[in-house]
Amino acid sequence: MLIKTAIDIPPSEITDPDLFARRRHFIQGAAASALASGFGLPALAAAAPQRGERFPDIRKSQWTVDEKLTPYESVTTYNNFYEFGPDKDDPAKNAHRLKTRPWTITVEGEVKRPQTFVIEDVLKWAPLEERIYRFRCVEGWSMVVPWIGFSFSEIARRVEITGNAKYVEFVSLADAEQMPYVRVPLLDWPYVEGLRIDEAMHPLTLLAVGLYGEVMPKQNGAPLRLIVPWKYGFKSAKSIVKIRFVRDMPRSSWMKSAPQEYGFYSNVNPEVPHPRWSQAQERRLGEFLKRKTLPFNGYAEQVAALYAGMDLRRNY
Ligand SMILES: Nc1nc2c(c(=O)[nH]1)N[C@H]1C(S)=C(S)[C@@H](COP(=O)(O)O)O[C@H]1N2
Ligand SMILES: [Mo]
Repeated sequence: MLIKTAIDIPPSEITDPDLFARRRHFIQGAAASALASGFGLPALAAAAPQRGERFPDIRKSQWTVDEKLTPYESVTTYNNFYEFGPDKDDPAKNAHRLKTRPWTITVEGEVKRPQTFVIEDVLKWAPLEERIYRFRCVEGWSMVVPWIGFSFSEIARRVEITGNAKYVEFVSLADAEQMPYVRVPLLDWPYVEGLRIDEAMHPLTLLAVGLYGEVMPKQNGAPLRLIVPWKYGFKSAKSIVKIRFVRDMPRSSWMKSAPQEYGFYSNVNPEVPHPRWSQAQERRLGEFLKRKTLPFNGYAEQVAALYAGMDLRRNY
């Protein structure tokens, strides 16, 4: 399929401006125009990202790294959010169509008190924390972002999970009215991701509602997204509407689309190459020289024990 082919250009090459431009051109020329005519996609608005409302009371977290922040501009204009298009600048152009109010998050499955939370209430669970995390995409770029949010375990506490909850499944919104590429089979929609229960309950696992002191930009997954900093970026599902505590390992959208490339764990691991490119290095957005990628993205001290005894070459 046409679009699939375009996406299959190795992402490790996308930081090369020429290739990035060629790939863009290919998709825009071949696929996007077909889409636009076929589905009545309105012209793309080339709007500069609007800065969001500021959160009043944010406390600093112990879960934070002391590294140079990636500029707001890069964090909010170089994105992966396939529901809004396959190119890095598509989400910033198209995500203004996302309506983040009203918004509910349904929490169900192996819990004593299944509930549907409205986002306004979730935001009052505070105190919200600012956490500066490293974040690395499987494509070979990384960033350092001051996220705002709270530990995922806060949700689990409120719904009272049962002993049968072995995994957690995260489901993103999939509304073709707001998300133009949900009509295109880039992935199996809705976007689904999963964690083992102990990974989800680890204090580093963050439900993020903002960044840089402000309400989450839509292109970054407003109003509520996951951040799992020791795993490749795709584990961090955006614009979450459902959280299911389950007995069996969920099959994520990426596992369905390319099972030989994307496993369930997807821990950042410089020693396990992606079948089509090395994972030994990464490029921080805005930097020229590549850096060495660290095991567990630099969070080994905090999370390596979760995987004691596991063969991480097999369980990638
Ligand atoms: N719903 C949804 N969540 C998603 C994605 C997506 O396409 N759809 N892309 C993932 C990938 S591949 C990455 S690298 C991160 C990117 O997050 P950022 O744009 O905030 O940097 O979001 C992840 N979460
Ligand atoms: Mo990614």
